[in-house]
Amino acid sequence: MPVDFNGTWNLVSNDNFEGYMVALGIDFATRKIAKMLKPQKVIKQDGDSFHIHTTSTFRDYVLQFKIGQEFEEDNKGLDNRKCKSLVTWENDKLVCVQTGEKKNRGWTHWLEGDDLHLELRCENQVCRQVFKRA
Ligand code: VL7
Repeated sequence: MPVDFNGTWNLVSNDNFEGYMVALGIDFATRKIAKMLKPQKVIKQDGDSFHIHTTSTFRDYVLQFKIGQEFEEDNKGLDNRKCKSLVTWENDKLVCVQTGEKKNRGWTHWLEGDDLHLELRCENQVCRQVFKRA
């Protein structure tokens, strides 16, 4: 049985989001707003199909993918760069590699106790986010 990420999740901690945004080239004014946000994630998982909706008072982001199937990601409303993204299982972790202009870009989701973890990577920066069930 794969891990079940289904649910509504609220951000409770956000370590080095600033460094991650700088690595993505997000401008100062946008970073100032973005780091105040407490985004919510709604994850719908059906077998190997995922729908992840990240919402906030400032911007929303929708990501849909199937495990093992590379897709074009446009990162619209984030850094707006396009990349090729591929999500795979690594044991019980959901690992995404985002191939494009930025080196070492990607993210990993996993569950730890009742918490949802998300590590966001870009170049030499790592942002660590923790979410709790709404
Ligand atoms: C998405 C933000 C910083 C621009 C706005 C911040 C709005 C709310 O990719 C992500 O999640 C994956 C895994 O769950 C699924 O898409 C994280 C947040 C990264 C990057 C760029 C700042 C402006 C945040 C949408």
